[in-house]
Amino acid sequence: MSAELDLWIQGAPRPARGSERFANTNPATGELISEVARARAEDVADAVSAAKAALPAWRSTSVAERADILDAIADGIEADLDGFAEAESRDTGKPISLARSIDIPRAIANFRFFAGAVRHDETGFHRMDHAINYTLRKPLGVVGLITPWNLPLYLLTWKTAPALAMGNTLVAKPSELTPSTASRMAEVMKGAGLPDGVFNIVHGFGAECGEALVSHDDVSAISFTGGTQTGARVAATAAPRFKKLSLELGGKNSTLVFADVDLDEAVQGAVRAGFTNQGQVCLCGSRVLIERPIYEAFRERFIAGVRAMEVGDPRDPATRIGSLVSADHRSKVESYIALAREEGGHILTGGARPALPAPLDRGAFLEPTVVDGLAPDCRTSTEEIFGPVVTLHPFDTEEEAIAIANGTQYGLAASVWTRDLERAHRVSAQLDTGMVWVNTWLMRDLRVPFGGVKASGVGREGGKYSLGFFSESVNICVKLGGDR
Ligand code: TXE
Repeated sequence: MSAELDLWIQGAPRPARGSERFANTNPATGELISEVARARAEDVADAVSAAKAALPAWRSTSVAERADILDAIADGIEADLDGFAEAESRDTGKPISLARSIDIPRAIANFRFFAGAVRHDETGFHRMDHAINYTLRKPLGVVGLITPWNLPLYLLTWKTAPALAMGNTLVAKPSELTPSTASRMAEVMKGAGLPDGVFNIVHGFGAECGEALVSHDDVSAISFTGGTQTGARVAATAAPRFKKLSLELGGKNSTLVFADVDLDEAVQGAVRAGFTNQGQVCLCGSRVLIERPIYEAFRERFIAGVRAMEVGDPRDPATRIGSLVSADHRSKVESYIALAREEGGHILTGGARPALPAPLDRGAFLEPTVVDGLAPDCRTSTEEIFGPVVTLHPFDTEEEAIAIANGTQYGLAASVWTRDLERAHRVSAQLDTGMVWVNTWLMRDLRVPFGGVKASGVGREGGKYSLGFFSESVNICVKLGGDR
């Protein structure tokens, strides 16, 4: 049941100028989902022109008008929640239950949240003796959004909503592996009254489509979420053109478990942190550091928790672990399992492809895998695997746990499990990450700063941070009289 999926430019679907297409397949079955228009630089230029032409009218709309449209988009996605969830699960291989309970509800929440945030936004005011200053926030202009395949609509809407709220016009480049829900959303946006040209989509590959967007002179800013190496390339292209840049990149996040925890709660939290979305979330806790007195008890329960997760058909509501995003990505993850063996690791569970009935036997499935016995500074323990592979490491002191957690090039997130309040604060403050959870994982308030340090990125998203990124702050200083 394959279809054609087009670019979305000037409020309408359209093939690429060169008429080329690429296949979008379901990674759980290998089945063709759609033939997708393959944009190159000339198509990107068309999309940027459409966004540029739409800018003067869109930036002059009132905040109330824009917020109402964001709410209407949220309503439109909600009315088709099942359709969106099915499309997301089919493109990514993730369990439908996850798409229904997390991905699509968050996409809806992103629009509602930023509609509210911009309605209630305040700008700066600085009083001097004989003057006042106020901060005017202007849209940046045409903004490029480049997003990955792990949480396709969730992350695209996380950027789209605040960017539209601040009056920018957009060209989005979703991942070539997961194009469907972006296009479905474009139709909803049209129905919600978003003027043509304000939101455009170019489908295609990084080197020929993403790069053309980053280097286009009429694109003022790029908001990118993806791999660290790609982020470095995007930064190198954007920097000499003085584009504003937000980079949300990879992570190798630690879950620190101290001996005073409620063991069952900590195990449950660590399993969820390690394997949600097949371990393909930049925030996943892929290395678990456990205080030695509870190491063995924790390990035993952790393995039992991992084995209890149902691996299989993403369409089955009972499935906890679906397919990885592609066969290529599975090969990358498997190469790390081989590396773990070479580096002296013991595979405690998993490590192989599960035996599943047709057509799932052609899918990119991999058993959830737990490894221990590795040095905390070896490659498997410090590089981002981005799959269902978690390493376990014992530690003896708080200082050692912090040193291991900080011993990677990444600095995105961590979670700390302890009932000692003072230790929770002390350890959290010493972790070199942008975010720390205590006795929980991935609990999100959309107002808080979201982002990483070191190789995990540059900048923060969320609430006022997103509104700040997607606008230019201009100070207006007004003299009030007097002689200065
Ligand atoms: O993502 P890419 P890939 C990590 C994860 C994964 C690795 C590589 O470790 O194994 O990155 O994944 C577009 N100019 N994360 O290669 O390439 C691309 O088309 C402009 C973590 O699949 O980074 C897609 O739309 N754009 C991450 C987007 O960049 C370019 C989520 C992200 O894809 C481009 C995904 C270029 N030169 C992977 N090259 C997270 N932080 O959550 C590619 N793109």
